[in-house]
Amino acid sequence: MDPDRLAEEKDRGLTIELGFAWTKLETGDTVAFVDVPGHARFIKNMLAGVGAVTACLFVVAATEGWKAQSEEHLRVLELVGMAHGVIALTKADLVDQHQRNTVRSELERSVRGTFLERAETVEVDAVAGLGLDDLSEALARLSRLEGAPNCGRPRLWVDRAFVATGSGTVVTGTLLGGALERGDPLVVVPGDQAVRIRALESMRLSRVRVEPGERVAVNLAGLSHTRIKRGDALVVPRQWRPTTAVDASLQVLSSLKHPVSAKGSYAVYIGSSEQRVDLRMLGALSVPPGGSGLVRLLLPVALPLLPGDRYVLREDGRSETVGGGEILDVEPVLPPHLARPPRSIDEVVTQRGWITVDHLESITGERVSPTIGKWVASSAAFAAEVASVRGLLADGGVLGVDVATLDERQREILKGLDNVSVVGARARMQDRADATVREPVLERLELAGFRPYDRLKGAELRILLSQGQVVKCGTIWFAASAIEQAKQVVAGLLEAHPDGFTMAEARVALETTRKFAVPLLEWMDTQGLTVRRGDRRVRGPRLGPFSE
Ligand SMILES: Nc1nc2c(ncn2[C@@H]2O[C@H](COP(=O)(O)OP(=O)(O)O)[C@@H](O)[C@H]2O)c(=O)[nH]1
Ligand SMILES: [Mg+2]
Repeated sequence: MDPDRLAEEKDRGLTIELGFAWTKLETGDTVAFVDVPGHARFIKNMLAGVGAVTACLFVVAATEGWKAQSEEHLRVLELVGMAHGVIALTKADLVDQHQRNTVRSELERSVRGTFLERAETVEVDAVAGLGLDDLSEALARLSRLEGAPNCGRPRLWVDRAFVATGSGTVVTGTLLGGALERGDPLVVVPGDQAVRIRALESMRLSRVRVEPGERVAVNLAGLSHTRIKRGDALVVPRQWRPTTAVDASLQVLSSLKHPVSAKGSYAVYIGSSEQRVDLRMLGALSVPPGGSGLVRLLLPVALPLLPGDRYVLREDGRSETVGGGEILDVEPVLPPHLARPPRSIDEVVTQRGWITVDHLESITGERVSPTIGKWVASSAAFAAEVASVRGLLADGGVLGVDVATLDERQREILKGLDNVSVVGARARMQDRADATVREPVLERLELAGFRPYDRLKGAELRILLSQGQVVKCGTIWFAASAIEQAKQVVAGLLEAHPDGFTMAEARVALETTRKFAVPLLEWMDTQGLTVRRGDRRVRGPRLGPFSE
């Protein structure tokens, strides 16, 4: 298949626009290609084509060898997270053995330390078809390396939009993240234009359903072709939170001749999209060539992005690729000078205190189980809310609190509280006598002493934590009474060993195992009860005075 469609491409014998082609390999596997231009002037088209692909066929002409453009393409492929490739050394028929060897060793040097280091190099004569069988086999091996994951979040970055006679608007792209089916409702982002899939094709075959990793053509109902273009994305309604501000890592190319700072006229490439972007540096004010840092990208339109998406950054003034990186936070909550992009779901939750499960999923792509009701809460935020509900109940006294005055979150917490009775529309604390009824969980923990059950979870424990009845050391929960005992044991140990005691000595004295002794003592260090000196622990400032 010749993917060059434009008359100008045919005339000049040169690819300008993205081209789309596919072939059935000897093995029966089908591979689709996004053909990108090699010429430096068309790098923007190249960038629009590589965003959704994880494997490449990297072409170098034996007559020309490794060129500046080969170098730039390789850098871009690294930045977008390309993982696998095959190298085709074309025009092998036009040079002698000596030249082929020279180019091969030049290639080897140039790809060292990159994902292409592991790539097979196949010599071909594309005109006579020599070497194409070997290339076909290499591509078959490549295509089996890694499938595109399905995480139930389809996103189609549009790389072409046109009108097909008789069917109306058609867009094409490389599908990622999830499957699409005929009839599915979708939205066009930027914006929120609702559309429906009238028909689907992949490699010219009509399909009812297409899977991630496939090249797809989508015929859209309810949309004029003028309302969708390259760089737009098709996604499932309400599954994404399109964003204009993201925090990201920035890797600056080592070939750059100057540091990267907020000053400059930048364009960012994500998926098939090209956007002007304002840069804010997080932390260091500039990043030197070869260095890395953190940036906030401010976009002129909201895009459907997720942590893990890759981007490439170019500077328009000098027309150069400066670097790129990974999106880390699609909804930064802190101003640039304070921002620290979260590296885990826990950090996303901690930065917000409370967030609904749905909201959390739309900004992280991951669905977690709720702390309470439909919310996920950090332990601090949860404890604070529990304390506030308890405060309201205490203030209400015998009259209690009108449940209708509590918000949804507080009502959920109320359900989890012990010693509360809800009569009619009012909730109040039960009598003192009832209040001494022990929580079964607490009772179990207290009995377990220094060998507490692990894998305890849930609202009950968090409530006990907010009441100071349990303590969390690392990942292990201890009853507060066990901690008190532990302090006494440790104080005793320090009397016997004034120069400090070892973990082994502590373990024996506490009659427990390393699994529990280690987090317990590390917690004591953080509380200033003990101080670590090498492999020993000595008395900390908060352990209290020596006993007489
Ligand atoms: N002799 C020979 N010519 C080739 C080979 N590969 C490409 N060409 C010629 O080189 C020109 C450019 O090739 P093309 O694939 O269109 O280049 P690109 O799309 O710009 O990378 C065309 O005229 C091809 O016929 C090869 O392996 N041997
Ligand atoms: Mg071409």
